[in-house]
Amino acid sequence: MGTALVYHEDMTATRLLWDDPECEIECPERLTAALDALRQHGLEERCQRLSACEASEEELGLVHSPEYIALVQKTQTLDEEELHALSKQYDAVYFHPDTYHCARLAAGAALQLVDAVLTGAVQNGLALVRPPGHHSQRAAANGFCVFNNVAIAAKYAKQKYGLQRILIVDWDVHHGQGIQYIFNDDPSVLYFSWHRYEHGSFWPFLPESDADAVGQGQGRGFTVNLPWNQVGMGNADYLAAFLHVLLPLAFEFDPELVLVSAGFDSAIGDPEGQMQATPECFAHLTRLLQVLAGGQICAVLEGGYHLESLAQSVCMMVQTLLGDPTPPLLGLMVPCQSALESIQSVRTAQTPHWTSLQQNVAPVLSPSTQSPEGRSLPLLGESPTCAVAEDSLSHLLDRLCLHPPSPVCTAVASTVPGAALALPPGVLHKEGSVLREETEAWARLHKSRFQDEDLAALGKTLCLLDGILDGQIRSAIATTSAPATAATLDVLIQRCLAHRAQRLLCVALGQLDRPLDLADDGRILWLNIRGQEAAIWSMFHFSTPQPQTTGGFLSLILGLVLPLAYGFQPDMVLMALGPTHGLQNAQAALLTAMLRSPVGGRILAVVEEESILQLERTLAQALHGETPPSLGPFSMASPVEIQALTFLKAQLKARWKLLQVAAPPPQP
Ligand code: Q9C
Ligand code: ZN
Repeated sequence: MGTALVYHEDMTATRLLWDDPECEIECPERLTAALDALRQHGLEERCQRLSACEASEEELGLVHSPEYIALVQKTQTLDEEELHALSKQYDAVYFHPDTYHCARLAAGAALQLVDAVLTGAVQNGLALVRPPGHHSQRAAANGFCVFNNVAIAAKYAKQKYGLQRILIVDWDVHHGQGIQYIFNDDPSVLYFSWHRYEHGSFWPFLPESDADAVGQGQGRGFTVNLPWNQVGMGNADYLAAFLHVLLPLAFEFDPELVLVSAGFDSAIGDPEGQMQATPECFAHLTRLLQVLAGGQICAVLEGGYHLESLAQSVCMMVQTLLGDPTPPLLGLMVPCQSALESIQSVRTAQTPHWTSLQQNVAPVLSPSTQSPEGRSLPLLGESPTCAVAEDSLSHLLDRLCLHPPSPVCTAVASTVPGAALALPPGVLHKEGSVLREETEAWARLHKSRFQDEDLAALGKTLCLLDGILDGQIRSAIATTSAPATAATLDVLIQRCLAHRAQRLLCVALGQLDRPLDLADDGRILWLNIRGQEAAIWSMFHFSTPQPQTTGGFLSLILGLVLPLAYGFQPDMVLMALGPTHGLQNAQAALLTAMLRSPVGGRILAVVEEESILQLERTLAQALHGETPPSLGPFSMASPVEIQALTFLKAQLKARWKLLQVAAPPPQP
């Protein structure tokens, strides 16, 4: 449905007129660097361009006092000395004669974006603005921010469109205390912020930035602070924060709109943040948010002061908003000790307010679940300063893969007449097959497990697999007859390994037996979701019960499947829906949509023919990037479901570090 890009060149006008090392990083080149990169990669022209207009005084008044608005308006006519004097009355702020115009454009851009998304003109979008907004308060400028663009946008969406639940995700590296104050007692706005905190020794040095600030009155539990107490947080730490804190709460909250305070000073190379997350990480954070609110995301630029890192991160976000596949995440997927402590503290503080967190029993830490070699933490989190050498950084940013959209996305080969009639536009039929002799050779290897009438389907399925493995198609859906599903899966696994696949994630739903000679050498991660009981054969082969509640299903995906998938870094996913898979359409859509991120969309779904009529369209939509429908009202996981997940996670987390939600106790 399209992505909006809201901008106006006039927003490059405001700039620092005197010497001030603290403020000089907030410069006009921030916008031009981001925009140039979007143009260079052909992303700007793929967006719907909107030219920003100033917000009205009434709109600014949704958040700010009339006196404050009048004061900022007057800065238009002050001389440099007066501007300097006024600036010094605030913390980390400068005024310029064009500040008022720019700040009104910035707020106006956020509102235009909300209009474009909520009227259905576009699906999502980004407003490239300055000055930023999230530190600004009812009657105060702060931290380069003059008007609180995102807070005004949230109030506006509530007032003009009657929205009742808005999620604000503030991934800027600073605490958006301005947003927190404005919605502190408002349960209709869930505000999530992570920020460099260092136990209170980092700007803005506020105790209310800590995890125990959860909001007040009716708004208790609707402020979620995740303070980072060390610099150097990287991709694994950010992912863990999303999987184990933000997303469980966000699904339970069920927002109608997601606003992102999109600061990129939380990316590698930024002088303010000193963090390590690479630009690709922002593609993944964006994709993870796209399963919420029907995909309605309005992102508004906040900070980001390393021009190249900022520009690349902006490109990653826009590319993902446009629906392109996510690039692989580099690096060890191991959250650092300090990040786990922070995650644990925010989960503890929020547990009274969120059912999804109450589902967790206290971590069981028996010695047998500890990693035998002891904890190996990444170096990133351990060193007190993690400044990256400038040359190695630019090398890293050079390698960034911004890829053009691939021509063919999702292909379907149907064997059931009528199934493929209702496919969404853009999903192709593919009736090709591998050679008959080849199909027969594979079938012979699995003797009695294929009937003659299964061979046509097998040939088509193998052809789809080859298409994915050599990049011709992104994802596909194939049909099998129920008795041949397990055997088909065996063949697919073997063929993947025979090709150049290094790691293959198999998610098998329903009663599918474990393949006969499934390699246990770390190349195949086999997860069976079926029946009642958890079972574990090795660190790579296990099964988990089929959850019956929405809470149980979400915990399974966010707490187990995605941490494993991100930790494993597979080349592709084989999803098999066998007999008795038991998935409702909305569950199948969500699982499929979320499995796309860690594999850049490379999924082959094999569905037994009984289910294909019901599931084909749903799966095709999810593979094609459509936002999955809601799972329905949130219901707490049952004790049996909790027990099974807890058991599995306790066993597996020694190998799969992204499963951890708490820091292990210090080693004796
Ligand atoms: N070295 C935004 O990113 N200076 N504002 C902190 C610590 C103020 C940041 C000094 C930083 C303000 C929107
Ligand atoms: Zn910032």
